[in-house]
Amino acid sequence: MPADTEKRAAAQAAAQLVEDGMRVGLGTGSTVAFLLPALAARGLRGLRCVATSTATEQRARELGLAVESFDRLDRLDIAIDGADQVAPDGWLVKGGGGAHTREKAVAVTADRFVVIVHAEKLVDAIHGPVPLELMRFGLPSTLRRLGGRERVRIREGWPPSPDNGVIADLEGPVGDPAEVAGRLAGTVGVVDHGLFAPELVTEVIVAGPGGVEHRHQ
Ligand code: DER
Repeated sequence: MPADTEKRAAAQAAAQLVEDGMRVGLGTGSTVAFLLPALAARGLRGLRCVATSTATEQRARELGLAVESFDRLDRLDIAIDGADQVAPDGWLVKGGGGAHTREKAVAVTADRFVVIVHAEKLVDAIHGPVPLELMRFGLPSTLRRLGGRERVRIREGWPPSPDNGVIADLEGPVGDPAEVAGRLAGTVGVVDHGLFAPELVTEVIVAGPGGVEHRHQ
């Protein structure tokens, strides 16, 4: 089954989880690109949506979804987003699209964080690269403390994040994602990283040749 068919199936399944009046976090990426029209087609009333990127915000508004600033909501009923990798223990890698900082802020705010992926995103173990958002201020110092430019590749030509961060990738093996996540979170100059802990994730909806599977964490 082509990837887009599977992405659409996972996205449509997630769209069914949204109800009238919900506060909804909208992720970023090509799988979410299928979620937005599926959600709009439901014709739900009173939705309040928060977007994790300008691309998602623009597309959601085009489809008539009510998008508002994340400054006005301190809690969300559900957030739905894609992932780059999903491991059996529930660890995710996100940030292929460079939106992981805002995506994580939305995910932790939601009562339910639902991840939508096609089967190719399933991995036996988390591996690099791990996306990073780095503070522009003192970037050379941060790079040195992360192991230098051979370990951290800045995405050349990539636009800064909406919060003016530099998007990069930590190359090399990950080993224990919890250890790497803790080390990155404790590194001054790292705004956030693309490792999402299993505790963040409520459910992973996986679409594959055999159909759509809901995996509750
Ligand atoms: O960049 C991101 O965090 C995206 O959500 C990514 O993890 C999934 O993007 P995709 O749906 O285009 O594969």
